[in-house]
Amino acid sequence: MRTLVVGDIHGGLKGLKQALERVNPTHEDLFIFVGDYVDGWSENAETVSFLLKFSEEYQCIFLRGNHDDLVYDFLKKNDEKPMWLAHGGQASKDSYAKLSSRELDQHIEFFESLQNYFIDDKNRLYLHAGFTNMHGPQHEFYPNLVYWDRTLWEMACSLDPEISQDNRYYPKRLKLFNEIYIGHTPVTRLGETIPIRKANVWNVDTGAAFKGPLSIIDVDSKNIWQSDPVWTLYPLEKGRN
Ligand SMILES: [Mn+2]
Repeated sequence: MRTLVVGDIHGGLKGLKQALERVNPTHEDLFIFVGDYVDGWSENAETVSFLLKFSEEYQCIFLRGNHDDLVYDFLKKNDEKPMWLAHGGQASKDSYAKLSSRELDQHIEFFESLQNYFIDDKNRLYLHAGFTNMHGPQHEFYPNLVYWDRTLWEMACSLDPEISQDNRYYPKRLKLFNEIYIGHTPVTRLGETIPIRKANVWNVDTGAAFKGPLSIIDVDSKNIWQSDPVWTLYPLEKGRN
């Protein structure tokens, strides 16, 4: 059985389909999606509809991204934050205008069912963004921080690669888990286009919303499958750039 982590999608359904074709899914695989299904390219509601179908056939765990929470607020409470509209929200709003009320209910249920984090039986943590509590995301005082935090990744990036886990200055947060898989902060900001590891943190957001591809990584073998750069699949759109 493979455990496959899927990075931020941001409405780039064409990229998701391409990456999945390259993975060649089997019924033994477990897919863990790190969230941010929406807000970016034009196929936002379409991406969620596809995931709902996909999860009928394949084993899936869907985590909650900050953008999923923003879209949920819009769908459930008609809450249209200006910052959200400016950062991909308008594309989601346009896309959701096409849905029937029955489909809309299914999607609201999907957003409500998302998990803030998942820990597997090898003590690997999966979550959208990060956590700040020294005892782990289960103890976070502000639970929604786990899909907004950037300090975990920034901390992992700023660590001296030579520092030992036994060093008294080594961050306690990182020692709680064997590995931590996140999305949220595109590695394209660091000039990378493949999932990268800093300390024991793997960032699988390869910038599908911007100029990067969509990535899927096998957590055991570290094999990586990618779509073409997602923006090339939507040549008539501006996306979030
Ligand atoms: Mn994202």
